[in-house]
Amino acid sequence: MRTRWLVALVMLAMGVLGGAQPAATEGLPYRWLFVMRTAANPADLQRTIELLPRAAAAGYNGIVLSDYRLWTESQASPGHADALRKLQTEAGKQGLDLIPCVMPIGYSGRIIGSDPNLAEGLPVREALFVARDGVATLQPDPAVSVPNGDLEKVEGDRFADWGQDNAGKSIFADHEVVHGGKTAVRMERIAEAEPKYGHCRFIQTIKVHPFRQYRLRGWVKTEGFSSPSRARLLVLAPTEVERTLADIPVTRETQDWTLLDTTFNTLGWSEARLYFGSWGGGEGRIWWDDISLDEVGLVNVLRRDGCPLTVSSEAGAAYLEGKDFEPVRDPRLAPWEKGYHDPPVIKLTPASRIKEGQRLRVSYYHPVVIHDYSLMCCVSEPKVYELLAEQIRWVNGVLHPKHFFMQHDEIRAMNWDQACQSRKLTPGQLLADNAGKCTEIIKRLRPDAKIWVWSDMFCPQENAVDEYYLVNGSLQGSWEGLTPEIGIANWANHLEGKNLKWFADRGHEQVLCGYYDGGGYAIDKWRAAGHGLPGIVGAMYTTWVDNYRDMETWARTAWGESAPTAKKAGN
Ligand SMILES: [Ca+2]
Repeated sequence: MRTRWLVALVMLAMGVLGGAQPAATEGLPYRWLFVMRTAANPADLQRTIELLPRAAAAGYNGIVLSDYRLWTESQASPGHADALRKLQTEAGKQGLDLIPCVMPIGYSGRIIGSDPNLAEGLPVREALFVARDGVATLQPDPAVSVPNGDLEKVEGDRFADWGQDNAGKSIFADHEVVHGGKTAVRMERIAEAEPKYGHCRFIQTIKVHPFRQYRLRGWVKTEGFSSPSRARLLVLAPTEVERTLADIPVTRETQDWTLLDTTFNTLGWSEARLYFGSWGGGEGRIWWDDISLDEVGLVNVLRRDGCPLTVSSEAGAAYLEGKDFEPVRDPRLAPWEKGYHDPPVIKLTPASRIKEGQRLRVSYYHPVVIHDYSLMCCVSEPKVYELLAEQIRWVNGVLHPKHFFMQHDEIRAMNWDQACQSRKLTPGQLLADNAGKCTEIIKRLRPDAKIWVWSDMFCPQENAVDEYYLVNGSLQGSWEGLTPEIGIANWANHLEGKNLKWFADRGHEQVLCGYYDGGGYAIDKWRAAGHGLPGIVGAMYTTWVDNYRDMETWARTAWGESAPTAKKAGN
């Protein structure tokens, strides 16, 4: 078996801190601080207000607020509007603009929280259901098993049917600590066995049926395991570019046997790569046992016009919802939850034409969470735009900001459901259309406001590419949806300035979003790389982990000591 280990699942930014170049001194009109906190939480609000004088003293003049609860008026918590106004007033006293993040496209949890059926739907095609005793339930087609999933077949420390790293060095058969049977696998001394990457993994390629929903399970136990989030149970598509179909991280350094349990869609693939183990594991021990894969049906079934459910005979005769079977709903529909839950069954009506024992073919759509939080909405559903318009109305009513910051970012599932497919567009065209609609919503209300958007989904050197996660088709051309007056929040630190020209040539202004929590390409080098290009108008200290320790040092490097400190508002 040809085994292609995943080079690095969890890529850590390992770059060095900034070099000793002289600080850039030319002025930057936009000197921003990124804050990912909700004003609806009084403690977070207070901590943010306390950050403002520091920000002003260091020369910042804007706070970009990514407040995950900043959504529509009908969903707002009591006091949220007042808290936002208070933050804006306090920021204003320090000469700082408050710039709200809006349009959650990519991490679309707010949209889907308002209506779970607006999640992008992945297709299940012709799953086999069999009618018995008035209900039709899924029958695996064909049944899938994981050879030696219970890890009982082992010689020494080498397990049958699996490809594995470092047998006898970091991987051991454990006959004392087991979840089931007489053997489990124990991983320890991982860094010792593999100092470079800390890899310690099992892999097996499994035959699956394309476009079906599967449940992936495995049991894990940890004891002082120092990097649990780098240990995962996952399924990848058999592709060169990484396409994660399912992915469940371990969460605790020490825990007794715990079930990892999720569902996924095989999409167009008839085989899948099943992995478990650690990517970058450190100290401590971790055990695994009882890895399994089962076909399931109707978990989180989506119900909207753009995600039709069909039930037919094996010969193709269609049965009707409401006539042959009761309306199908998943009462536990929760697209944001990765865990498995028992799905609904198809209940036959008393007058149903479906006979006892009959085999049926059932097609439907369900959502997917990629990695831990990435949950995409369907860009082709009109209701998405009604909700986004509601968000802009509310945010504008509360803050009347000078800038709106659109959150299009890491869009990892697109163009699968009928709402998208029927438009016969590429993902790039769908996204361009979406960006145009989002811009239009803001402009309609606020033609005077400046609109910004994250760079990654609109740049061919970043994520606007042919193969990106579970996006169905090419994202190239997405950039056509951005008119030149849209500003770009360029966060391609890893490209070391190589994509600055791309956006400059298209007429966009850019803010360089640097820092990223202690590593990465230095902001002074980044600015130097953009020297001579038009429209490099700002820099933003961007932390994803709420770390403001380096904001002063970074500011001095980004805009130099001579940047004017924000003045207190005189009136
Ligand atoms: Ca076992």
